[in-house]
Amino acid sequence: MDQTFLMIKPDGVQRGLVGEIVARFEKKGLKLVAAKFESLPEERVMEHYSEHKDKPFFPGLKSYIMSGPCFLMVWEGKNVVSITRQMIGATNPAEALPGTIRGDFALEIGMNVIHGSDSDETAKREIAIHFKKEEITSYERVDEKYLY
Ligand code: RTP
Ligand code: MG
Repeated sequence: MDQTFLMIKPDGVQRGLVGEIVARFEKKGLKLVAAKFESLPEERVMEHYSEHKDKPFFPGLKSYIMSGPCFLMVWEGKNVVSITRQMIGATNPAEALPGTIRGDFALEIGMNVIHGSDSDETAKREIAIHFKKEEITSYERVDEKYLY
């Protein structure tokens, strides 16, 4: 089954949005297979956001992501990468549609509450950066036969 890496950023944690956000993905029918609450070390932030390391916004992005604990998750489901990207909404919350997480809970691009992998390839890479194989569970959800 497809998997993705989602991470509630420090603003989402501090504003008490973890439960609300997890509930949205659960109700959609997606399956949570790994989760942990963690302050990301610098090396891991550099690795995770290596594609942005030369961008002008990178120093601000790095200090934002390291400003407090994050809630890291692996979610599973058919087409989970594109479904979660749609549920998260546009990178800039000013452009994110109402009903999306960023559209409903954020105002500025510099504090946009959540990260989601943008392709299956990125998801594999990001899951490997943040989770050990043995931290990812495998189980059947009771509602699965009504989802697929
Ligand atoms: P993410 O990787 O966090 O899920 O966000 P994304 O794919 O929607 O956007 P991406 O282009 O990958 O940018 C990564 C994060 O960098 C911050 N950013 N700031 N100030 C700026 O112009 C700017 N542009 C990007 C955001 O936190 C964005 O989510
Ligand atoms: Mg991205």
